[in-house]
Amino acid sequence: MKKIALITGATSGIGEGCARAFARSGYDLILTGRRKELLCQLCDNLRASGAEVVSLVFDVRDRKATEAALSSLQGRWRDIDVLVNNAGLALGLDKEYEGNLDDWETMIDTNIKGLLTMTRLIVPRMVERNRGHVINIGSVAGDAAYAGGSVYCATKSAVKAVTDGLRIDVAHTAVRVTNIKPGLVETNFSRVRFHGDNDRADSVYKGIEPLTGDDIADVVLYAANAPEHVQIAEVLVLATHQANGTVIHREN
Ligand code: NDP
Ligand code: 8X3
Repeated sequence: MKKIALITGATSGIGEGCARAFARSGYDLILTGRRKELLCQLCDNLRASGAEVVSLVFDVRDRKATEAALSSLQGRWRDIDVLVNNAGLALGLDKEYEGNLDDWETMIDTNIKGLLTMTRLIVPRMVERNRGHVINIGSVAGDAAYAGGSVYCATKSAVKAVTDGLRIDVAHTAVRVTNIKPGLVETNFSRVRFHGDNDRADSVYKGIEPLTGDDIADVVLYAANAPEHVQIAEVLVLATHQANGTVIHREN
């Protein structure tokens, strides 16, 4: 029986890269996101390459919609082997005393509460089956705050805390728990952060070769496919010219 991976936020960037990588590696997939059309296109492509794919369109901030989507899964699709909690975003780069409260709420509701909802709904079955793997997409931003990023950084620090906490809580089982912490990855992330200001988004990646969604997908897949007795607890993945959240060497 093929393994099943559920990937949140598969319509773009890292999540889309993970969907393609897991399909290539022989997994069947449950893919989620809000943008139905993009999700359907991706599912069609992956089905054409031989994977069985279920798509679930919902907003991870909406607990009832999330519960309804997951309870629509039938039969073997309920036995999820790998949960990749990837859906997330940053909004704005304002000083904490000038930040937008709506943006903060969206980041907290998506990056922390949405991730926890998915975990709470899926992990009980993993514990029952005594198998499974939760891979959370954290960030280098969770290691230390940077200027204008305090709330986003706080959400990714929270991802580290809930990942570490879950690993403790399932240590008596064969369920594995991983935090993958990327640095600069060129996706739609900065376009979303700067509310569609493409020039500002492009400037984030000027003078440095950033990571791609596929680079992160390789690491996620490595963790998922490691032997059952090997638990990759945490991985910090940076572009070669990025040293940490704030030290980035750029060629002019
Ligand atoms: P993208 O903007 O390219 O992708 C984000 C994905 O998250 C989309 O598929 C989007 O789908 C989904 N998403 C966002 N909000 C929601 C929501 N409320 N409900 C459901 N899905 C949602 O960015 P990335 O691929 O870069 O980001 C993926 C993850 O990686 C995020 O958690 C981000 O914080 C993290 N990360 C990114 C880094 C980077 O430099 N790019 C570095 C470190 C971590 P849709 O809009 O269809 O709902
Ligand atoms: C995304 C990486 O440095 O833009 O989490 O916050 S960073």
